Amino acid sequence: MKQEVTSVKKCRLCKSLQLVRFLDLGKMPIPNGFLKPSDLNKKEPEYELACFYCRNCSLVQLTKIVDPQTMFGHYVYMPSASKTMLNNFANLAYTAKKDLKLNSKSMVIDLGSNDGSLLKFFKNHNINVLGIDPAKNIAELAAKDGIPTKVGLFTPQLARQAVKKYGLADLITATNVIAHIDNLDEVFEGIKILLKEDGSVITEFPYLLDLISKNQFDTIYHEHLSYFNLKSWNRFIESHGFKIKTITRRPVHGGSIRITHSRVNSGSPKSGSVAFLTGLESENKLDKEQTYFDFSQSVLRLKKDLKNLLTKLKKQKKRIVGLGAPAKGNVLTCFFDIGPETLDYIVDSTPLKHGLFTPKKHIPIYPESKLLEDPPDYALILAWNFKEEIIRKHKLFQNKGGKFIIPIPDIKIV
Ligand code: DWN
Repeated sequence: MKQEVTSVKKCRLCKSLQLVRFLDLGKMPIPNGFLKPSDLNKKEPEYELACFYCRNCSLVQLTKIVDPQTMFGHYVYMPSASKTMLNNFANLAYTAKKDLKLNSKSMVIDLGSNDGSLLKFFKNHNINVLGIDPAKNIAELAAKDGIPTKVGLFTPQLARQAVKKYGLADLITATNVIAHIDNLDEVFEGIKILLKEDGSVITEFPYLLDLISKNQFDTIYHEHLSYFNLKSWNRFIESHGFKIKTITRRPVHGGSIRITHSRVNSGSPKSGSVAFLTGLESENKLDKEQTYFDFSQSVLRLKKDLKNLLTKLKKQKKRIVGLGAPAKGNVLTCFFDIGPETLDYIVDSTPLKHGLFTPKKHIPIYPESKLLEDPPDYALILAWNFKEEIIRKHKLFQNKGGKFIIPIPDIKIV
C-alpha cells in the first residue's frame, strides 16, 4: 500500500540537510479535501503542515509530502472559475505566441493543464496543444472541450510516451504546478525529453517575495511543496542546462513570477532581470533566516487580530459568511479555528464545489447567488487574491449595506 505521506530531510533543490522550521500550521486535511454530505461523519486524514527554510540555498519548502494521487487524482479546483485567471492565461498565450513566433505547425504542451483553460487560448491561435494532468475527472472536462489531455503525473516515462504519440514540444508551459512536485530533477528530465532543442519552457508560480512581504501564510499548504525565490530557482535550472530568457512579475495568486527559459546553448541572451530581482530578494532579506521567524510572528498577530474582530462582530449578533472557497481559505479557517459558529456559509463560483463542505471545519458551500438570497452583514473574502473581481461582482451586496472583510495582507473592512 502506497504511503499516504512521506518525510524528507534534505532540501528539495540543493540536497542540504540544513533545513530549519520557521512556521508550524498544525495538522489539517489536504487543502482541496472538500467533503460531500455523506463524508461528514467519516474520519478525515490530517497531515502536518510546517514550513522550512534551507540555510544553504534559501529555498522555502515543506518536508512532509502527501501522496500526489491523494491530492491530485480527483480535483475540484478549476482556474476557469475566475475571470482574472483567464485573463492572465490569455496574456500568457498571446505574448508567448508573439515572442516565440509560434504558428499552426507549433506544439504547446501544458503540465498540470487542469481544465485546459490556458491551452484553449493557444488553440484559439490555431496552435497544436496537449494537456498533461493527473486529475482524471478534470482531464475529461478538458477533453470534452477539445483539449486532448494525457492523464497522469508528469514523469520522464510519461514524457517519452507523449513524444511517441504527439511529437516534441516547441513550448512547454507549467503554471502553478512546479511548486506541487517533489522530484524537481525528474520534472526537468521529463522536460528535456519532451522539448525541441530550440524549444522554450514557461513556468509561472507564486513568488516568495510577495508571499513574505504580504503575509500570505495561507498559500502555504500541502499541495505547495516549494516556495521559490529567483536565486535558488536560477541555480536549479542552470544545473539542468537551461537559462532564463525573460522574467515578468504577475499579479495573480497574490503575486506570481512568470519565467521563460531556453536551453543554455540557444542563442538568446540571458535576462537582465535575474540580477535585478535577486538584488531585490537580498534587500528584502529572503536569504536571512530571521526574515522567516519574523514572518511567522506576523502570522500569529494576524490570527489574533482576525479572531478578535470576528468575535466582536458575533457578539454584536452580526452574520458573517465566506466569499470564495479556495484551498487557501481552508488553511486560514483551519489554522485560525474559524468554523460554522462564525461563518454561516461560503459562496463560490466553482460548480464542482457547490453542495460540498470545507475540510475539517465543515462550512457549507453554495453558489454565489446565495449572497443576495440570504444576505449577511459581513463577507470575509477568503479568495483575497481575487478581491477586485469579487467586490465588483458583489457590488449590489455592498450597495445594500453589506461589508467586505479582506484578511490579507492586513485586515481591511470595505
Ligand atoms: O496552486 C494552486 C492555485 C493556483 O489554485 C492550486 N494548488 C489550488 C488553487 O488554490 P486556490 O484554491 O487557493 O486558488 P484560487 O484560484 O485562489 O481559488 C479561488 C476560489 O475562489 C475558487 O474556488 C473560485 C472562487 N472564486 C469565487 O468564488 N468568486 C473566484 C472568483 C474570482 C470569484 O469571483
